[in-house]
Amino acid sequence: MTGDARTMPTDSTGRSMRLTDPMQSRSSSIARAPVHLRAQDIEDYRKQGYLSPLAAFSSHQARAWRGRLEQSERVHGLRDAQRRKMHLYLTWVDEIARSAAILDRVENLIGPDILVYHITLWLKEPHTDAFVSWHQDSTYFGLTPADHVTAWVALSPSNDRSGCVQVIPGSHHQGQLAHDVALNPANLFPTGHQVQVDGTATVASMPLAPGEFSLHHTYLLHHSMANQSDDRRIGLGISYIPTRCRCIASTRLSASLVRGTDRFGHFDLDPHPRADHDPAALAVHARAMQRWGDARAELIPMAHRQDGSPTATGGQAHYE
Ligand SMILES: O=C(O)CCC(=O)C(=O)O
Repeated sequence: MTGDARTMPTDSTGRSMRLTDPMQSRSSSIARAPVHLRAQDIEDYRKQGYLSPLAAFSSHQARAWRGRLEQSERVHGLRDAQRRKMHLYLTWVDEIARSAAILDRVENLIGPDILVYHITLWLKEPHTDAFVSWHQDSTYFGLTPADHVTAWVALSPSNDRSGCVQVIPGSHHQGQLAHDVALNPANLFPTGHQVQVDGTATVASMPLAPGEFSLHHTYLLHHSMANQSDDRRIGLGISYIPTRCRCIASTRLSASLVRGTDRFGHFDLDPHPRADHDPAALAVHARAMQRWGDARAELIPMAHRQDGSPTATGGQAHYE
């Protein structure tokens, strides 16, 4: 698999399919055909730890969502905590997270009962030095089993010039790796945790056009570099987990059931927002972020605990 290979939606027989427009699929009474991954895609994901690019939404749709984001930024600012778990107070982010075009593929990787655990808006302004250090998403998610997959959805062009996500193919097979800490105000990864990556490692870019998305495994090493383009680089990182996963923090977290049934009850289930910035939805968001902060305060020392260095090491998931 390379970043060049376009992975178009196909049905279970491998035929190419029309892109799914979630606005349409919500309102239409016509049954929607699922957009499954091909067996080869699933095999590639198992081997390489990522899939990219995957077609999901039209560029027109992505532009419309970007417009809504930028409208919210103009009116409300959207800094820090407001850039996380945005599906709890923005209906269009909730819609993306619940879209069949993404969930059909995620289901092929983690099964039919799916929660959104977290969402981050990854935004780099044009010609700025913002970057993301090499890391594994598993490091502070505290999930057992570590079956989490991230969908990164592009709302603007994400490519080598604008600082798209880059990965080390196959690195997820190493399990949880040691991270050290190097605080840098330009690092969008706020804890500054990083893995020292050997300069000879093979690195693959995941360029995406607006409306496309990538999938990466929670143990996959990834990072991104500065945005040297004239446009903003905007993406939503959506963390999906199967309902069987639980968080090892004592703080009880909430999560959003986006497909199937929750037979485990490891999380309180979040409601849908009724309208963007609706006061009830903002209260739900504030509560969820409070709990998220409390859980992370527990999880960060746990990640540091083992062998005295900042974070665990070894070939196994240390949260297991
Ligand atoms: O958007 C980026 O540059 C980094 C994204 C990332 O680290 C993630 O989605 O896990």
